[in-house]
Amino acid sequence: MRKIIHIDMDAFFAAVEQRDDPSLRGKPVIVGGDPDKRGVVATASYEARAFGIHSAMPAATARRLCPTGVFLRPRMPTYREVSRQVMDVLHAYTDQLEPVSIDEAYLDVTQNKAGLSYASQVARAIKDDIIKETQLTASAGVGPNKFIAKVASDLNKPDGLTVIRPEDVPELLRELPVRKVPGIGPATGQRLADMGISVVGDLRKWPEDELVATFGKAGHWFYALARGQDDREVQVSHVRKSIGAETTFDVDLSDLEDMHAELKKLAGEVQRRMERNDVRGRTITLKMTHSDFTKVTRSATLDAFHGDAATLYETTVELLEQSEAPNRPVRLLGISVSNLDNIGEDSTPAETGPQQLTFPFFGHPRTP
Ligand code: TTP
Ligand code: MG
Repeated sequence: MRKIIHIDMDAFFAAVEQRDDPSLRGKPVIVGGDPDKRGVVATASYEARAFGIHSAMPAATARRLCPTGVFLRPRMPTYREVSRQVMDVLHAYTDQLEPVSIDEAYLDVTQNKAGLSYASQVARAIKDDIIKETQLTASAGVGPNKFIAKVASDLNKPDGLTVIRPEDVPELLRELPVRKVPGIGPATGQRLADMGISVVGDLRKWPEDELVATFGKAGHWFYALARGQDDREVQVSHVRKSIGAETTFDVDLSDLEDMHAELKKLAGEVQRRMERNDVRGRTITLKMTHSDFTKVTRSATLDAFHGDAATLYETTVELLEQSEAPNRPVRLLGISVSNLDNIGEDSTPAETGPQQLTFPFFGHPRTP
């Protein structure tokens, strides 16, 4: 029997905004496009959801529902950085990890690096580590497969930890609205409703061939999930090719001393992440974004693998001094390490895929 955990951050973009600006805590915060320019809501804080605001709603509608709400544009680089921190926490428990969006991942913890016997203990530890690393809460679902774990993580949001044992599955599903099932959207939900199917218990009464006749291939999936069956594996992502950290400053830095101080902090952070992932690397890259948003990267490849903060710091200070940064203010500094020594025997060249994981998600508003 497999033990699967699904982790999903709570009101992710809005929670990051409330974390970074304490004056927003406890308030309705809506992150998304401009309400005056046909923007769309990316997400809303739980306070804002009480007004009926939700993802993918026109921002203008959201403002009508809650005129006193705080409307913010997304800060994607910051969310990506937090996402990386979260994925690093998860990696510390297992490499059987599948990120599915910027704030969501499945883990197969049947075997786990912490050697914990119960998946619920792993989920608890992960939630605690995420709070420690990011000051943000996640909801966790534990179940015998991905479908059940995902449904479970959604049951007690925010800050939930829901464990569904195999024997609890029939009861969970009986009254579960089909619209809560991953893969059943508004259109399919409507067709099911027309057939008199509103909860998974109703779906269970339909024979497989009739579901297939109506829904095609998806009919097989509906038949299986009505019985709580899902044999999809956790799809382990590619061997990681780089590891790093970056910071965007509230106020651009123009003083070299300040840049050095930031590089020192970043070097310490990257060392920590490399230790946690048990990797070292040969290529050290300094990334800068200037105040006019031009991006510059400078890399150095060393003769041996390193992972210590001192080497990272000294190398990036040199790279910084060779660049024109000293004469131009910077709004972002980052350090990353690639050419890692983590390519294990079980990885074939075909697996060493794209440099960066991209997270597809829907209704993502355009940033101005
Ligand atoms: P979700 O996990 O779906 O939502 P959430 O984390 O904001 O809230 P919940 O507590 O219910 O999990 O999506 C994660 C982030 O992805 C979300 O913060 C913003 C972004 N997103 C969009 O940009 N557009 C969308 O339509 C959705 C659903 C999410
Ligand atoms: Mg979420």
